[in-house]
Amino acid sequence: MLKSKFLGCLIGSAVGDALGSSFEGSWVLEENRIEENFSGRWTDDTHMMIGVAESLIMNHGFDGNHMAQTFIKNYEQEPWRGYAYGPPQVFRWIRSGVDWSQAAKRLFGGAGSYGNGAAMRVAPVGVLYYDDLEQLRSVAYGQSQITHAHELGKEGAALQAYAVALAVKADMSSQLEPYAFLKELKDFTINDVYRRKLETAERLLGEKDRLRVIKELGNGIEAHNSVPTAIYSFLHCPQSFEKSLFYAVSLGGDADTIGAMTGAISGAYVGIESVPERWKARLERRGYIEELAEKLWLIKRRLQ
Ligand code: R7I
Ligand code: MG
Ligand code: MG
Repeated sequence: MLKSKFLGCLIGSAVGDALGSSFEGSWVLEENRIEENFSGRWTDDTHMMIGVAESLIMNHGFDGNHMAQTFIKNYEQEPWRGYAYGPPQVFRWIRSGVDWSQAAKRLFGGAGSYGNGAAMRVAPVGVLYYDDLEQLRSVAYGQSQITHAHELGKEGAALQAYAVALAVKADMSSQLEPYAFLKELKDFTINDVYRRKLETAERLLGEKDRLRVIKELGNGIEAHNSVPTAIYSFLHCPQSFEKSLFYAVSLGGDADTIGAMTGAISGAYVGIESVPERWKARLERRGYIEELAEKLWLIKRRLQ
């Protein structure tokens, strides 16, 4: 079952990215339109998630310099994946000699980025450290530090990793309790912005009006306006990968990223068998992503 959850998480994340990729930047949309353009092709979210997994596997854990170099190598091979401004800029600085742990601090006038780029790729950290909170937080922050030095960017990644961890730990056969899930996340976060957003998510559970959800939780490129939204989308229908994903993408905005993060949490909960075959079958580099998930699972088994 654990193996199925590792596979479900990484494949779920890539499927969510691919499903949302045609709608990045769009207005709220009808759920029945979402599948029309599904090509299975994914964007930077999955490309960087693959980098995180590759580096964790190679080092049996986190090595900041190695992960930075892996991101750079992957980016240089396929720079057309839809990367935002921040990461490629950081990659150029690291290439020109700046230390991997210092480069991201230069972005946005020295504030560092609070974009959702560190959270969108964090799924492998969530599965590998699902039963070790201290390590999970420290590796989630460490992998963020490469490109996202702003506290909100880092905390968004830690929160997303923890949501994945909770989903791995939760037993699918006993109904997941959304209030209890949100309470665990609230207790985990050390940041007030996220705590307030999670309280808002709790208040909005069962809300029918999508515009209200977008207005209060956000659907933007900022980590604090998308990580809580992905968690909320998972909780929209925890027992169904398909329904959670349709909901996530229907909110529009940063649809590929909210799709990827929802897919990672949902896939970690329901397992690979419950990710619809018609989506898996068309997913770009499915076999390779499955191989990475299986290697993470093998490392986990050896560590235990
Ligand atoms: O976070 P990042 O990798 O972007 C991820 C997004 C996802 O939607 C992907 O699918 C892809 O499309 O890109 O890239 P960053 O450039 O670090 O952050 C994203 C954007 O957030 C920035 O380009 C800024 O517009 C905004 N932003 C900030 N603006 C002002 N001040 C992030 N941090 C700041 C800031 O500190
Ligand atoms: Mg993208
Ligand atoms: Mg995006």
